[in-house]
Amino acid sequence: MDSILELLANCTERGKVNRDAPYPPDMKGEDGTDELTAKALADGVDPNLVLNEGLMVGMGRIGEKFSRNEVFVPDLLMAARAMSAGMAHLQPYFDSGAAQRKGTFIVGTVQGDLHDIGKNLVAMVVEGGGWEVIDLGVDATAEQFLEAIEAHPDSVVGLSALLTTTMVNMEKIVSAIKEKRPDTKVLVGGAPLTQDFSDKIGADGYSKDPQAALDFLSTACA
Ligand code: B1M
Repeated sequence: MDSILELLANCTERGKVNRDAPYPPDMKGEDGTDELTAKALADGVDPNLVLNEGLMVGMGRIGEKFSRNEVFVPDLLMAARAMSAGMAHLQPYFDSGAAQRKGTFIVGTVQGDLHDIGKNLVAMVVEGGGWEVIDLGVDATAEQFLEAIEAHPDSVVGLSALLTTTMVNMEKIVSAIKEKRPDTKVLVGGAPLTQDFSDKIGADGYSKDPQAALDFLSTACA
């Protein structure tokens, strides 16, 4: 029989939220991350194991499949919902310090830009990878990023831009962060971006998709 951690990983990957959820159709009537996380914790499984060897394993698998174009945005969204259902049970353990996050990721779509679908996916996968995510939303200014860094000094920052016209704002925000907080690592992403552009504006990294963003965070903060 599969261990409860493997069941949790599978439910997260497949986007199975709870027993009543009709999706995915082949898992109808089965427990989802909601029931399984509650059960694992009630059985005394360490909350860090529930996170690192259950929920995060499933998010990692779906993130890698998304990178390889084997699954698509809806699959990632369903996995993130399943992950969130499990995370709700873990929240008290984070609050008490019994479960640890890997770090803090401040993310936002840059000033002038209202596209947030890709940014939200990045936020979900990074959160699913065990990071606390502070989401500044869209149209985020350099001042907002600097305030958030002030409040979370060891954080990594992620900037998203979808418009060629807002890439210039991304450059300004990176400059402002590097001027005031030179030790803060900045990751950039979004459809019109390239590694060359990231290098040119002095960012620390460029990621083409959510899984690559998570990989960057793992190496940047190792
Ligand atoms: Co807009 N739009 N849009 N739009 N829109 C594009 C981007 C565009 C390419 C369409 C086109 O002309 N073919 C074009 C940009 C052209 C350019 O700049 N070269 C465009 C335009 C022009 C505009 C307006 C100016 C239109 C107008 O009003 N005349 C306007 C601008 C508004 C503004 O932002 N100020 C506008 C408005 C909108 C809507 C509001 C209607 C809506 C946004 C809704 C929302 O986001 N809540 C919208 C949409 C939906 C699109 C398209 C159709 C889809 C974008 C999207 O969500 N893709 C887009 C055309 C297209 O792509 N086919 C388009 C799916 C998403 C999962 O992908 O965001 O690339 P993406 O994210 C990826 C990666 O890029 C990466 O990971 C994600 C998952 O793989 N990634 C990161 C993203 N951020 C990352 C950060 C990271 C790492 C990876 O680290 C920090």
